[in-house]
Amino acid sequence: MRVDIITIFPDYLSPLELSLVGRARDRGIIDVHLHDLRQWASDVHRTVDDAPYGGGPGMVMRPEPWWAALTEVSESGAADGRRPRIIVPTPVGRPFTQGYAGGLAAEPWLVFCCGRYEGIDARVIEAWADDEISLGDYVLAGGEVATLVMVEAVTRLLPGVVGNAESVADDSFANGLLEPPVYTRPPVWHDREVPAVLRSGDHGAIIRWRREVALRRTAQRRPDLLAGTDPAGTDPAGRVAQ
Ligand code: 6GU
Repeated sequence: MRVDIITIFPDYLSPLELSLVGRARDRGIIDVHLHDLRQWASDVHRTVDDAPYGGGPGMVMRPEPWWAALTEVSESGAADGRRPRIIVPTPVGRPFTQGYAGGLAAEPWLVFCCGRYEGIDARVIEAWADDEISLGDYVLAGGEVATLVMVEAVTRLLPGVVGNAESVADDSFANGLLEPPVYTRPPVWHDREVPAVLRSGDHGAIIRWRREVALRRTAQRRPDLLAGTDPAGTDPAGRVAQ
C-alpha cells in the first residue's frame, strides 16, 4: 500500500518510523511519502492561510497550495493508472471505526490531507476528498495526530503485519464487542488471583467465560455497540456525501 501525507508539519508524522508501522515500512508492506504543503505555496512567505470569508475567528487554509499539492501527488501515480483514495481528517467528518479501517486496508493508495487552523477551503474538499473522517467528539489542533491514528489502525490490518492473524480478528470492535481482560503469570499477584477458569485447561469453558465477560463489559461501557446503532462510519465503501 502507498500512503501520501500532506501537512505543514511533516515532523509531526515521525512516529510512523517506529514500532509496527516502522517495521511494515522496512519490510515494504507500506510505502509512506510525507509532503510539506509549503512547497506548493507560491508567494515568498510561503503562506498557506488567509482570513475566512464572512468573518469569524481564526484562519482558513488557502485553496491554491492544496490544489497544486493534490494535483501533483495524484499525478505521481497516474503512470500506473492508479487513483488514490483521498481522506481529509476533520472533526466534522464521519466517525472513524474499525470497519472503515478495514475498507481502507483494501485500497492500494491513500492520501491524507492534514488541515490546520479552522480547516481547508471547502472547494478543495468538494473537488478532491473521497472521505472526511473524524476520530471522535473532541477537537484536535490539526489532522496530523488523526492521520497517525488512522495509518496505524490500517497498517496492522495489512497481510503479514501482525504475526497472529487471529489477534486481529479477535480485536475489540472486530466482533462488535469489547475484549475481555487478559492475564499472564504469576497466578497470584498482590493477593489478586487469575480467574480459575483460565487456568482450568477447559477450552470450551474458557471460550464461554470470555464471551460472557466481553458481553457484560460491553453492556456496561458501550451499550451503543449492543444496540447496533453504530453510525455511518462503519461502511467501508462509504464515500463522503456531497
Ligand atoms: Cl480528524 N481532526 C481534528 N482537527 N480534530 C479532530 C479530529 C480530526 N477528530 C476528532 N477531533
